Amino acid sequence: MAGDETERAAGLEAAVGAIRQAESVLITTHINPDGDAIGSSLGLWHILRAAGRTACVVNQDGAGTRYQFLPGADGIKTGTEQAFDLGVAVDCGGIGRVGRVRDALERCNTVMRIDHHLAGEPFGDIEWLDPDAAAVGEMIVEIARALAVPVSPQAATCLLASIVEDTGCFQFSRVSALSLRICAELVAAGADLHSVVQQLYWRNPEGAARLRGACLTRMRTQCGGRLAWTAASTTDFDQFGATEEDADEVVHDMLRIGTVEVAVLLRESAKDYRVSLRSRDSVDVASLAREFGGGGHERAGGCRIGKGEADVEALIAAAAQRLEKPGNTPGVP
Ligand SMILES: [Mn+2]
Repeated sequence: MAGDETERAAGLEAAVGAIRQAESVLITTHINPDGDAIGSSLGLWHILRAAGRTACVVNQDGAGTRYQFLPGADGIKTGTEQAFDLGVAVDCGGIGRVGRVRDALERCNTVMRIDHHLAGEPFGDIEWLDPDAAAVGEMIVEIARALAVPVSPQAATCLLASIVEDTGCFQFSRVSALSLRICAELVAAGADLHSVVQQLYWRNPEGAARLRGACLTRMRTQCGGRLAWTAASTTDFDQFGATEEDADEVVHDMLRIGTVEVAVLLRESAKDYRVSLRSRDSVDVASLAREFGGGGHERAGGCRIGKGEADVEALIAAAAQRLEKPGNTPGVP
């Protein structure tokens, strides 16, 4: 639509304008960063360096083991005392999502948000939002183009990883012709698609496979099999020597069952459950997540809930309500 296009162009122009005026740039993203968060952060870092800027990638939790293969991942910091002209938060639906990096971000002269979440809380001096982008990585490619900076093979690898990850390897609904065109450009620029896919999906630790097995064995369903949920406990993580991110795929495993419309994964931490919500095509799980203080996209959302039986029941009941009448026996599998 013409209006959207104008808005999009204005957002990109504002983002590029801010980058042109900055000498030093802090790049950050959300806590528990995923492949889009890390890939788009690092992609932007490579591009800003190629554009002659001083840039630093800082996020609360670092790159995690899964994204260590990305060029530049070893330079990611988990905190900084430095001052920057510009602070950029990528893939963040709200400033609270940056966690402990918030102070450093707010110390920057200008704060910018680059994001593709449909609903979020506005923050910063400049916002470039494109809910049509399948990944923030797509938006970073446009920044490179607008800055007339060539995309190096290193930058291309990070940006391709961002798009591969946020599209579930081109399986999710938001993959557009533009997404594919951008990926073709990234491959032409030197990114190795086969190697990125191998690194992201075919290098799981053994503990991750065993954890998935345990979670899926305990999976519960209701609403005639349209709602599925399970939990990964701290005991599981200990027993299998697995991390929280090793459970990432469990929510997709559940959604691969033909009857399942909504899948819910609870991940236990010391103080609460981290909840991942996925939906096939009928339920807006972002709104469900917001009901419990979280957020996300229509088909993928997340929130945190208390560890009490009642907290879990309330979540499962709310999910079931969106599908049909609630069932009888929610609880922690
Ligand atoms: Mn994203």
